[in-house]
Amino acid sequence: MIRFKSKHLYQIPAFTVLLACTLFSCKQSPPPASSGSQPEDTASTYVPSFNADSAYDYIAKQVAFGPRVPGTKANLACAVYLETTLRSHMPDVMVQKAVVRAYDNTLLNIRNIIGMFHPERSDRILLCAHWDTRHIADHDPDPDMRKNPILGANDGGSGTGVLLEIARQLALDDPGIGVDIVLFDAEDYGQPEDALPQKEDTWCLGSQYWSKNPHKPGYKARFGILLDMVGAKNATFPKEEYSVYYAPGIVSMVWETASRLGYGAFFPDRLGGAVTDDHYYVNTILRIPTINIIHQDMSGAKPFFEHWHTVKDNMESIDPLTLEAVGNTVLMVLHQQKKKTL
Ligand code: AHN
Ligand code: ZN
Repeated sequence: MIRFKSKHLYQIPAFTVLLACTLFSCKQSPPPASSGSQPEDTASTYVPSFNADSAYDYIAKQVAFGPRVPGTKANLACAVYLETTLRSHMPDVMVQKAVVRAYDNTLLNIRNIIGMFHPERSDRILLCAHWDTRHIADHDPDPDMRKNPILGANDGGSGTGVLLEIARQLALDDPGIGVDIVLFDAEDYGQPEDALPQKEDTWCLGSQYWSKNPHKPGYKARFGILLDMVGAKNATFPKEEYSVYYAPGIVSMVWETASRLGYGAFFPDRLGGAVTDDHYYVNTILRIPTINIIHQDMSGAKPFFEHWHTVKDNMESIDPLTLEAVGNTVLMVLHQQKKKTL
């Protein structure tokens, strides 16, 4: 049994809204029983209740398999765990298997794991993250550590953990729109940045494969949201440049939603760098406008979080407050999408 500590539960906003509603209904007479016109605006009364401790637990479970490098036993075992967990929240789950060639000519057996929430709905939103972890800690400060694979609590675990908790929430509270959760393998098996000659398109092998061979022929979604490195303490998600280029309206909507929920410090209104990540291929190959919520640090020596591609990307990198900011923002965005029936 999974038991959740109450420490990080979403108490204050829920309480505030409850209080506001109570005060409001004390002073106002109730609306007429059947006005007959406007249906209830579910988006304005919905309060997201993403459970950050549950998401944290989903990350810890992945990390417990060890590094989830494509082609390893840990990767295979974790794939089974992810498929089983997704299936416990939604009946329609597919595993897309493929063999792809890495920059060093290794042939990798990869698995993209896809959960479909209400597959019969034609109006859909795509949510995605990579679940594999990097085979080498090539940015570790200690040269002796750089040949080791990484645990990827934040880089691989966090986006996946947030999406598993979102899957659990969708089963509890239907946003009234179709949602696909796609977990990409082999995002992080890319060629080291200092290797020569540099080859093209060596990162994001799972998303490149899926974008060329979507799980359903002619697959379409209204838009997509990629989560990458969404678990570090005091993370900042500036507006990633490819996201702004390919899906400016989605970026505005998501960042405004975050700010309305009180998460403006995580989602600053400024431009970040362009990151070659899974969303780049979904945008350019499948042409689904897709944004990337990714932790960038423009001030430090690293472009991303402190322990990026080091052996220290472990559970100590994860702060439930960041998971909660991202999870509640994405849930709120989903619940805002249902078209109003007049
Ligand atoms: C590159 O550095 C080429 N891409 C960063 C995308 C990434 C790596 N996300 C997680 N790990
Ligand atoms: Zn990485």
